[in-house]
Amino acid sequence: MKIGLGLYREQLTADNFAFAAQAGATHVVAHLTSYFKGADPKISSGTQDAGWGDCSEDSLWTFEDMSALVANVRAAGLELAAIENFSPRFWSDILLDGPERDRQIEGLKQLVRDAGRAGVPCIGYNFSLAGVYGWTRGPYARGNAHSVGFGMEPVDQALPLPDGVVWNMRYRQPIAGAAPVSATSDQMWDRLRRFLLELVPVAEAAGVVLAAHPDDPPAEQLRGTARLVNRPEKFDRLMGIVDSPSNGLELCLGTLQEMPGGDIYDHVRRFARSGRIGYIHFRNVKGKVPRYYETFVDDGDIDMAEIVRILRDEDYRGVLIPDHTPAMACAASWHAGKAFALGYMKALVKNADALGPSRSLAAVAAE
Ligand SMILES: [Mn+2]
Repeated sequence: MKIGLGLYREQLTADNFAFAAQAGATHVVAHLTSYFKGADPKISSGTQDAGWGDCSEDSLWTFEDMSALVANVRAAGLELAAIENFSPRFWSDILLDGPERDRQIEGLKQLVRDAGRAGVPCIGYNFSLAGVYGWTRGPYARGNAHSVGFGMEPVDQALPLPDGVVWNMRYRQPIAGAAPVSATSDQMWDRLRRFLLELVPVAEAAGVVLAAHPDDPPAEQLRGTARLVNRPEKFDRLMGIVDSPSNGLELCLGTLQEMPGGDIYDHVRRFARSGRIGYIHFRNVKGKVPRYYETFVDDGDIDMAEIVRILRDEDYRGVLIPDHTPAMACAASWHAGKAFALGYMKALVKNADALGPSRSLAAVAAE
């Protein structure tokens, strides 16, 4: 098990690479889409209704872009574990089944080939129209630390998704008179299936793992669009579409715990045993849909030590990153939150063998 830190585009600096290394991380997960022009709306003020920004000028990341990223991370003594999320501009019509779909698929194939050549081992993605939407921010976490919640305060979950917007970002100008976006669950699964059938073989040849993030929040529907992976079993459905090590999971423990149904420890063991985990979002939460909030890593409903025991038992060799954390009350609230999470993770992983036997192993062995 390895420890990494996720960094947004504006955070991919020598200072932040040094911060990651100092906190004990050996890996970086990089976002290349500029979602919010430098400010994380989950920890700063700003409203999600205004959208996260405009990506309509984004052009496909090139081999040179990704090679430079890999080299910069290596120069800091770290390794690039993954790039997280495509720019909505690259695949809006794959998500929407729009007129540019086939051209966009060819673009993503080129991006994946170039990523493999550049030494990017994994690309995380989230096959979602509404994206991360419907949350509020408040003093929900320990000590009134500001964190993100769902169902904590009223939010219009049916707010229409305007034409030209997916994933909270504008990818082109709206067409006058266009209806708001809508999509059923069957439509979304069909679009995902076609995406995987075309892209996974390319990823496999390129030595890249495509890692699917579940729907955060895992509601049934948001903004008039169905959610896809909003139950643990739907990860199995996704993996079943193409049986390949390149059809992998971006296993978000927080999102998994927010879902109704099942025991997270059994699910994590099954996914780890499948060998299909690209990397793990190691975060904690209290509650489930329709009401939950994000917590400090040691303070939620998930027993994180038990997760590490399970990953140890199943010989998981991949990367854990903190995902998001509550903001701490100091001048460097983002960094302090991440440093706390990284220290906790480092202690668990370093002492994995001393954590003793897993509580849930006996139940699995008896099957
Ligand atoms: Mn996540």
